[in-house]
Amino acid sequence: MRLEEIQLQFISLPLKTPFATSFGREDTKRAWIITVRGEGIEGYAESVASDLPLYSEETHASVYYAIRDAIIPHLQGNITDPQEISLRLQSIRGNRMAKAAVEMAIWDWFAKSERQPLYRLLGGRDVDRIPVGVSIGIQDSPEQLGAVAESYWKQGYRRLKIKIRPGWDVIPLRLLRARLGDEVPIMADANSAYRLADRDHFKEFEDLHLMMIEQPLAYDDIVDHATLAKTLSTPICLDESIHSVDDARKAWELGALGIINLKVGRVGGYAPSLAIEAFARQHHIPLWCGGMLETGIGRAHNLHLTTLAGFTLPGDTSASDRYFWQDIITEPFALNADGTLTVPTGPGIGVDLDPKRMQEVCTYEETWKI
Ligand code: OSB
Ligand code: MG
Repeated sequence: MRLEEIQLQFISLPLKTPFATSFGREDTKRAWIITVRGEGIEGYAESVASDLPLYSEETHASVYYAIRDAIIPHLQGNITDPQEISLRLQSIRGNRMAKAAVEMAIWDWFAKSERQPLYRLLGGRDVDRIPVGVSIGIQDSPEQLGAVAESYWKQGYRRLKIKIRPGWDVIPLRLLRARLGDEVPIMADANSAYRLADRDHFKEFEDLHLMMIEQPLAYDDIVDHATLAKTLSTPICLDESIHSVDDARKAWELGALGIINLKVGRVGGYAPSLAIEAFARQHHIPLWCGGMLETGIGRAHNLHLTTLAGFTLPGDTSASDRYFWQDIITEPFALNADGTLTVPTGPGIGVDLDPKRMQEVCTYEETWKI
């Protein structure tokens, strides 16, 4: 199997409502959609890099240069197994979102060539529905948070993740808990907004019965997280700090890692994701699939990954209408009444780009021969 060309299309999609976190506020989703072509087959993926380096170092600009200058030269020659792509790209440091976007498109391309849904190639289970949660940005008032969260809960989402930052944490969470009751699974995501010096403040979270607190401390830390974890009974979940199975192992050995949020883009592709999933399964570490406000392309990839047995908690892969007025795929993802999304069963990721919608939202494109 040989690749002939790779295309990058830059899209700009308005979000239904702005998404605010401790690091910033977005009202538009921008991303590169990657298409690889060869042997008459196309594979698709989406880069999860951001406009600015606020979540991680990677941006749309860095992804463009990494793919053009560093990644494309490694894609020549015969590809016999998509697992080998990650090895070919091993010498390139960092740039994991760029590597993941290309590697994921090649997995889709390969699965389509074998006429198999992607999850089979990944070793996933034949489950047709994936239980999902929803990530709720920082709101203008606790009342607004209560209304938004309650409406998602009534739609059927299986757990609510509330974005927090200093000044927007215990009080809105306590009011939300009082409004929804003790049975609703609630967690908090700080996106690195706190310091270890805030450890006493975290004691106030304990009676909220949160499933977990995600990434409370620095984006590049595991040591202080381990110290904090020892003082709390609420589990710590790591997102930003985990880039590889070695990071997961070190964090686990230090006691920093109670739960893992896995994002394929953050760790550099499916090969490292499968290693992390196997590690989590081996050590009985709860695992869930994170999200980066992806379009239907990234969302389909996330669902295929989540069929693997190690994914034991509902993730952030919400329905298309939680984010966008109109997605870029022909059959957008809808939430089933039981709080699940349906895994597409066609070849590869099983979803197709909507050419008319792509024309509306694509602002730039470039194609390279391989
Ligand atoms: O920290 O998980 C995060 C979105 C953008 C950047 C970082 C994060 C998020 C989310 C949204 O929480 C998850 C989603 O709904 O896709
Ligand atoms: Mg997070």
